[in-house]
Amino acid sequence: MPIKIYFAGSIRGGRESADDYLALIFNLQKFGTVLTEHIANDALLANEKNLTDQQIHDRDLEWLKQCHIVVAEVTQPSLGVGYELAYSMFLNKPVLCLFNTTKGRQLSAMISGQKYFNVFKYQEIGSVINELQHYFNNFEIEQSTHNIVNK
Ligand code: 6IA
Repeated sequence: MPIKIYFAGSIRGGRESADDYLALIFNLQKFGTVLTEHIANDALLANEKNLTDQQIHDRDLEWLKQCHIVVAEVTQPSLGVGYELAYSMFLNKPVLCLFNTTKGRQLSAMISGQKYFNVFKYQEIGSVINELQHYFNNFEIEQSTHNIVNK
């Protein structure tokens, strides 16, 4: 069974990092199934216009519950991503946060100050790829339970 990855990135918070989301999702797909591919894809996001906000919220929370690992790009501040991070901790999901230090932003202390969130700071996507390899090497799916476990 492939690892199910919930990728979180800003939507209504602003789309300035959308190119990074695309590169990250492309690379995350080497490690498992990304449940939230639409985050980087404006065409797929356009389909979401047929859904109410409540339908989007409920569907995304269902995916969050189903996923094994959460990866969030947190450079562009987003209320939705902050909410998803807190909810992930509540669900005991492993969380990796990625923060681009070249964009002139400061990460919220509520994220950088919470040890539960593994924050990786990067300057270019290439270094994130190595970090993803390193991070995902720590985990495997237990075949009997389908749960994610530390190796
Ligand atoms: O507050 P934000 O919109 O920036 O929150 C972004 C986060 O919330 C993402 O990580 C998503 O998982 C989730 N999210 C928020 N809005 C949506 C959405 N449609 N579709 C899927 N996930 C969402 C937004 C409306 C669309 C017509 C542009």
